[in-house]
Amino acid sequence: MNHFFDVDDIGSLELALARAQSIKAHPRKGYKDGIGKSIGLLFFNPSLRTRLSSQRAAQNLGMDAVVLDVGSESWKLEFSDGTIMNGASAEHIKEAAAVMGAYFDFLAIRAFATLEDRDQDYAEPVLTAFMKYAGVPIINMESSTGHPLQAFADLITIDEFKQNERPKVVLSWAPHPKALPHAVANSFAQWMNSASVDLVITHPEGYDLDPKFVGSARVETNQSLAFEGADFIYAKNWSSYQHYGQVLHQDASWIINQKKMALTNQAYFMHCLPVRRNVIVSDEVIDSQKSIVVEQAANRIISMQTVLSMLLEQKSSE
Ligand code: AN0
Ligand code: CP
Repeated sequence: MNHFFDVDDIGSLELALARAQSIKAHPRKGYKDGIGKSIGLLFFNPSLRTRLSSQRAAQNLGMDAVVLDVGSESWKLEFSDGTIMNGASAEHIKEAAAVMGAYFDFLAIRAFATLEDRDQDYAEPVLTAFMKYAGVPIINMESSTGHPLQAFADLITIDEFKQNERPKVVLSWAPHPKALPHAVANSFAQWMNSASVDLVITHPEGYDLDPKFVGSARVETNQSLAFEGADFIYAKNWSSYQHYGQVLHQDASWIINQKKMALTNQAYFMHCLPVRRNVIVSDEVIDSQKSIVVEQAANRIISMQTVLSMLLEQKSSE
């Protein structure tokens, strides 16, 4: 693995899951593997889970982790080539990435979609620039189009809670007042399509995801039909992909409530968090025994630690 950008970088999901399980059983077993190694965690956007779980994962492996809020604590970076830098940006990504690559063995980056220009967002300008100029492995902590550490944690969680070999997993759009990126939904679909599950995606008209990520999943615009017999309900809001970045409507009837959960096969409720209670999901569902959102978030340490352990292994064999 040169970089951890999306599902294609992890190799066999079965092997990755086995490694994750063994890390979960003995989280500090590899505490010497990362001694003398360092990681810079760079945030262009806010975070609670990713920020803390990534540091915990690095600490479990004996690594040094340093966090930088690029958005607020450092210079504003320029990404376009050949530009006359007489505007707001004080530093170009070419120098900034190379400098940070000189300070750390690995860099992990969070840079959300702008939701303004679809072609630009889907070209992944920030992660791509770091891969080009930093000279060290780059880990995706949510880019414009994907959140693979989340999807990997989701897969670990589904693997732990599933009651049958091939569970029915439903990714459901849910209302939200603000325009949110597609990254979590894209990665979830992409990872589930590569895993041993039946994936159904349900959303109102106008909220189709990029077909590249939908892949072979069944798309069902009737939410109740989609929920029938589901083993896992994964709620998430995303803005429109076709009418890029727009909130077409906030249809409150798409909230995940007990009445809808009753249509399922006693499904577990999942969400990547942060979640708006009584907008995306009702209190009764998220507070129920079937809600596994905290277990899911706890597995963010495991997904990051698994990825770091693979990268460390590769580095030590170079
Ligand atoms: C972000 C998103 O939807 O991509 C981060 C989720 C992990 N969520 C919000 O901005 C609320
Ligand atoms: N799920 C997730 O990535 O949460 P944060 O945005 O808090 O990191």
